[in-house]
Amino acid sequence: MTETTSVGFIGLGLMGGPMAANVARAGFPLTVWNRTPAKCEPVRELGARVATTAAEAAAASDVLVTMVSDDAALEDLLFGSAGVADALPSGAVVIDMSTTSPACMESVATRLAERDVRFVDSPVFGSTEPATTGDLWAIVGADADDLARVRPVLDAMCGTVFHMGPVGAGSLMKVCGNLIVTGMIALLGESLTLGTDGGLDPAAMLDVLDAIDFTSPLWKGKGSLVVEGDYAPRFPLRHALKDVRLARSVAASRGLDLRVVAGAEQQYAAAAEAGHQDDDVIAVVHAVRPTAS
Ligand code: NA7
Repeated sequence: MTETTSVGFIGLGLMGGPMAANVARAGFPLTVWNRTPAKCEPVRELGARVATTAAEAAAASDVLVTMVSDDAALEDLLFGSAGVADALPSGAVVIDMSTTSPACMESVATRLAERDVRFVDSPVFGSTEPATTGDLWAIVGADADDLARVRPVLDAMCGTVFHMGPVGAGSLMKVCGNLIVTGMIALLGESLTLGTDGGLDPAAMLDVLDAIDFTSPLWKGKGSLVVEGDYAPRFPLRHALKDVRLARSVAASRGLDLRVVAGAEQQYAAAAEAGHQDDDVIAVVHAVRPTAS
């Protein structure tokens, strides 16, 4: 698979837009489609063809990348009235880079295989900044041969590729990572609110968090946004709420109870209910003081 491989890209949201731009910049012939057409304009300017239907983008693809919201959006896109799965050429490969459930990944792979289409499960870690610079971390579940086929396309968007196992393993690792990240961000919101309520300077708090052995780039990365009052979405809070619910339901299907994440879910749900669903995930801080919004 080379730069002459035709790539389709569906789902040009906050993440998919810059990711598709990097595929175009890498020189792949690219056809894109997005439900809200205006989001296709920046990649059109980079030379991508904008399809008028999702099926048209699929029909033009050796490799089709999907980057949509969740299981329901992916299943609707592939197997609903848009007709994407039926439009894909025999022998094509679909890479789903959305955050979806392992069960959805396995079922999509089976249904695509019936149409002689291969499937690579590849959610990503990293938000809009590494999406823009092409430095995302791809977490792949796929046959090794399928991964090798699509690797040049992944490399156009990602700085690192981890191969976790067969289809579903990428999604499971993403769920496991996300429950830590979303839990950390919810805890950061609680910690900053408690500290500042007691008179601490939040910037000084972040210096401490950055120096002790629980160091993570998340503390300053997200904490400084609270200090600056900047809640513009890099990773929208509604996706964090989806992720904690996904982690709990995947765990529940195995008879496991993620009680710490259940607490984080309550905070994200309260922040979303207060109107912060489209703000950055760190807007969870607003939920700690129940009367605030
Ligand atoms: P966004 O910015 O909310 O983008 C979501 C994209 O998914 C956007 O292009 C949507 O189209 C598209 N979408 C959602 N539902 C559908 C359906 N039913 N059919 C077709 N297209 C759809 O999310 P991000 O880019 O931040 O994140 C994407 C994924 O990565 C998500 O799983 C995160 O958890 C991680 P729209 O523009 O709204 O018309």
